[in-house]
This record gives sequence, C-alpha cells and structure tokens, in this order.
Amino acid sequence: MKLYNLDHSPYATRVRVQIRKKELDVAIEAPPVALGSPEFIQRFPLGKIPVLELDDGSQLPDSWVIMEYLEDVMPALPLRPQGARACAHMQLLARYTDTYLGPGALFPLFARVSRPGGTEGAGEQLAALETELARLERLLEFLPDFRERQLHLGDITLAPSIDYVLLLAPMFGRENLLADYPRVGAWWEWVCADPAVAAGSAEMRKAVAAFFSR
Ligand SMILES: N[C@@H](CCC(=O)N[C@@H](CS)C(=O)NCC(=O)O)C(=O)O
Repeated sequence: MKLYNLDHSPYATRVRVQIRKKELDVAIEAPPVALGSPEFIQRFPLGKIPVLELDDGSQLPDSWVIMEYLEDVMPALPLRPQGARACAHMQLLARYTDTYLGPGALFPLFARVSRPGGTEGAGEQLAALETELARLERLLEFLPDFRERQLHLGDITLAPSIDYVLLLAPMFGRENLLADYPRVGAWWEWVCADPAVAAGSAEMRKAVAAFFSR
C-alpha cells in the first residue's frame, strides 16, 4: 500500500501518525502529479490529499476513511477502543475536529494568513477560534478523563489540527493560546507525549514553515 502524502497537511499527518503507531508497511510518497492540476483531478477524483493506494491499484481518499480502513485490515496495535460508547467518544473528537474546529476556526485563519495583510484586523476569526476552543474544553470536560484511557484515532485526528491552530495563532498576536483552556492544555500535553504524535508534529511544523516561506 502507498499513502500519497503532504507533510504540511493536518489530514495527511493524522494518517502518518497512525501508520507510525501501528508500525504499518505503507510507503509514504508525495503526489505524483501537481496538486489541483487537471491530471491530479483525473487521477484523484476528490482532488485532495491524503489518498491511500491499495495493492490492486485502487484508491481510498479521505483521511478518516483511510484510518478506519487501516484499522479494519490491520487490527494489530489497535487505535480504536473496545465498546460502542468508547468508540462514540473517539468519534466525537474526530467529528469536533472536522465539523467545528476546521471550518469554524482553522480554515478562516488559514485563509487570512494566505493573503497580504490578512493577519491584521482578524478580530472576528480570533473570536471564532476562542468559541471553538471553549467548545473543546466543554467536550473534554464531559468525556471520561483521557488520562485513564489509551490514545485513539480521535486524538490522532484532533492533534494535528490543534497543532496547526497553535502555529497560526501567534501570527495574529495570540500567544499562549491554550492558557485559558486548562483541559485542552492538559490533553495537548498528554497527546504530545506520544512519540508518533510528536514526530508527526515535527514533520508538519517543518513543512508548514517551508510552505509559508514560499
Ligand atoms: N476531508 C479531507 C480533506 C483533505 C484536504 O483538505 N487536503 C488538502 C491538504 S490539507 C488538499 O489536498 N488540498 C488540495 C486542494 O484543495 O487543492 C480528508 O480528511 O482527507
């Protein structure tokens, strides 16, 4: 199997972390054609990375679909908890990442960083970021204590997006972002203690720095 990857992508980073944690024999490569080109769209119909290419040449796009598939076909070193309720809790972290934090806070900040002068006057976007972090604080408060369970796919999904937000916020003058969210801060410390998460974060941060200095 082969993962088409971009180190700066939080979506690809979550899959790389899973591959590393499960010690999977999956090749990790850059996409073979330019992102967004007609050839790319023809080869990868959803037009996004990551994509998992299977041994028969067929492909699976979408990070969450890829991660669930890898858990199904490679059950050793599981990253899905046992039991319906624990799995639902795992899903909640993943859903929070992709339905609240991404569209509500990360994408609007990213869009501003990408345009000249965009980091000025971003009060609305910074307020949206606080709204989403407060939502995560409440979510982590009502879920069972993460310190009493194993790391799972929900954590691995959320970590690169929080990492990205932590990278962007200082560009808008917002330092020590998690200081007002003690539960999120404790979760972040806990998740970063995992060597695979830390390695994925280092790769992503290096690639993001290169991406922004283009
Ligand atoms: N829902 C997708 C999102 C993937 C995604 O947005 N990937 C970005 C990189 S961070 C991408 O490929 N962007 C290329 C483009 O939009 O042209 C997933 O979870 O894999």
